[in-house]
Amino acid sequence: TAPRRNFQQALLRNELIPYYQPVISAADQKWCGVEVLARWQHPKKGLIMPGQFIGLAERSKLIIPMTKQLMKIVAENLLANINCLPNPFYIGFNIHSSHLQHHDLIDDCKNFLATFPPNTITLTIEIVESHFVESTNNLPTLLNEFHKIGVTVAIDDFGTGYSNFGYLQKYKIDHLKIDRLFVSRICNTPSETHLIETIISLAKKLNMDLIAEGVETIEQLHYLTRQGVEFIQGFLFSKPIPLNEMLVLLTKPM
Ligand code: G
Ligand code: G
Ligand code: MN
Ligand code: NA
Repeated sequence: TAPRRNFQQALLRNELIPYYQPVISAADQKWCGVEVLARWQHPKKGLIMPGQFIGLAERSKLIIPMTKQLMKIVAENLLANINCLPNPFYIGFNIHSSHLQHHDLIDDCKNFLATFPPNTITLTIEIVESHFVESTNNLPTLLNEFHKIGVTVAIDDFGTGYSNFGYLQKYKIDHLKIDRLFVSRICNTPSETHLIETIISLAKKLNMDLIAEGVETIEQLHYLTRQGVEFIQGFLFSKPIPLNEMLVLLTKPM
């Protein structure tokens, strides 16, 4: 189809680029790393947001080549600036479930890690909750393979996809990203904050690190810090930004 051809062209022309959103340590508000978010830098239409192309990329199976290309650019971007980054530097990629079924993913991660001097970065694969549940038959093997090569795994958008938390206990998942829906309800009524407290205590019991997404206010930051959430992501610190802006921001205190 035409949209697929256009997107394929865009990949060939290197119009898909990474944006970076800072991940901050709640305890000392220091910069720990980034989540990589795709943008389409269109020569005529300007910057196109993922909402307008990720669905197409997934349906047309171009999500895998897109992700591989992003990983390559991010590796180049960050290696060239490794001396400006906090050590170790956390890098999170959004991975689609079709990519999980694909043998290349382990090699893609190995190659990514091999780009960097030892112990300078931490690579995390972010998988949305519903995709976890879809791919459970080979999940234990896959998680083992990731851990063997030093890659950690995060559940993304937690709380929005699935109501049965049984799978959390079964698998060794490293991080849990609290969806911004729950963060936006902090400081409303007690019944609304009850839900996020349940998620936090569940993650603690299972020894998972927590990352709160969509943190926009100081009140939310303070609440999450008090509750023992380790990492913070959100517009309070920064929206997703291109490499040059990230390098400027890294020279300033958060
Ligand atoms: O970047 P934004 O801030 O608008 O991202 C919107 C959504 O698009 C994200 O929540 C994520 O689900 C999806 N997305 C962004 N970049 C990627 C990517 O590189 N791969 C995949 N699979 N999804 C992405
Ligand atoms: O992969 P995921 O769906 O979690 O991607 C994060 C999405 O959330 C991106 O679209 C990003 O732009 C958006 N986002 C990040 N921080 C904030 C925030 O503080 N507020 C809001 N409203 N959106 C955010
Ligand atoms: Mn994500
Ligand atoms: Na997310």
